[in-house]
Amino acid sequence: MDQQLLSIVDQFAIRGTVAEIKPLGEGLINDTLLVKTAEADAPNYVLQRVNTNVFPDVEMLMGNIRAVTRHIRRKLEAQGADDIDRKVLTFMPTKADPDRLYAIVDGSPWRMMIFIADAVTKQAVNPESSEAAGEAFGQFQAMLADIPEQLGETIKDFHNMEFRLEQLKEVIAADPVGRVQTVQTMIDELLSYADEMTLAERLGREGKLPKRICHCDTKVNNMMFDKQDRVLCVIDLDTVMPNFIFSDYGDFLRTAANFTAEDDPDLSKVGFNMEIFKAFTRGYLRSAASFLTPTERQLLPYAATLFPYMQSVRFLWDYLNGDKYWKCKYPEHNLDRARNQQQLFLSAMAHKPEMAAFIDEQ
Ligand code: GN1
Ligand code: MG
Repeated sequence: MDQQLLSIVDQFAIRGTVAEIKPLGEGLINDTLLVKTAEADAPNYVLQRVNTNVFPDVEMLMGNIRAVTRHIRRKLEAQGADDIDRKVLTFMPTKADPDRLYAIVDGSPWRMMIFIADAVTKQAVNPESSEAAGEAFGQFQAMLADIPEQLGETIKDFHNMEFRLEQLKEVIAADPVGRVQTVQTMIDELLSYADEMTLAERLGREGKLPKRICHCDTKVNNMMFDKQDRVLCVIDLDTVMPNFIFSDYGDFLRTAANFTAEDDPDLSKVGFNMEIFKAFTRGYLRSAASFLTPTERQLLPYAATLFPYMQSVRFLWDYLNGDKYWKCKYPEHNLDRARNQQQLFLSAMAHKPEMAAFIDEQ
């Protein structure tokens, strides 16, 4: 077994003895490994190196995660829930300091958490699992509505549409790789919606829209299901931070309600799936109704259009900047992604009245 990995594992106060360490999952941001233990009654663990290029402030990041997981665990205990280790992530303390949930080894931060047994992740959803996901993400926000700690922004201005547009405008002005001219029509089209799409930031400044604790990466694959297709828990907590609730609602629909993958170059396949929208919204409203303000509720269709728009702006920014943020499999990959998301945005815009009518009926 890799001695270096073993010595990293040895920093943590875990149960059992290590039998095997192997790579896990397809995450693009952090390095993730599975640590299997020899004993049947000891859990297996996930070992992860945090990518400090994306998450520079590990102390803040792990402080957020500690506060969130502790708060959810207490709620579950108060509800008398069973099987709690499969319903909320458990991060392991270090041996040196039981209050610390990460160890720095050779300059890199590492952390360990209990591996959730007998669970699956999904890359795509059907209406049934969308409804369950909507309820689970609404529940996640609801449980965190009264968290006493002040959480930090692990990625500054992550879902700030004004900021994302500024970034795009800066790269257009600098044009570092000479790609601007080739996509001028697309730029004009996207920028023509800039005012409409920065509504949330304006309402926030006017005090009409609160920030709440959100997950901020509510993709289908950031949720674990049990064998009966019930949601167990929400994972990948690095981006949990205060934001407008639109983040979780809109970003889930961006991936789940697209008829195809976010990088499908065949735009005829892209479109906003109202069946998934309805199922997800039904589930979400069931658990989020308790805390949503009328403004938040009324703007859910806007949120469904905002996230494909923001993602199109972000992919186009990276394309014009020479593909530095997202890994690309071929030279125009980011441009295909940006076009795909723009198409999804337009399709969602066309469905806005139907979305609003559906929300009114709930
Ligand atoms: C990134 O790493 P992943 O795939 O979970 C990005 C999201 C984007 C997504 C688009 C920290 O998420 O915001 O929506 O790519 N995460 C970060 O595929 O930038
Ligand atoms: Mg992920």
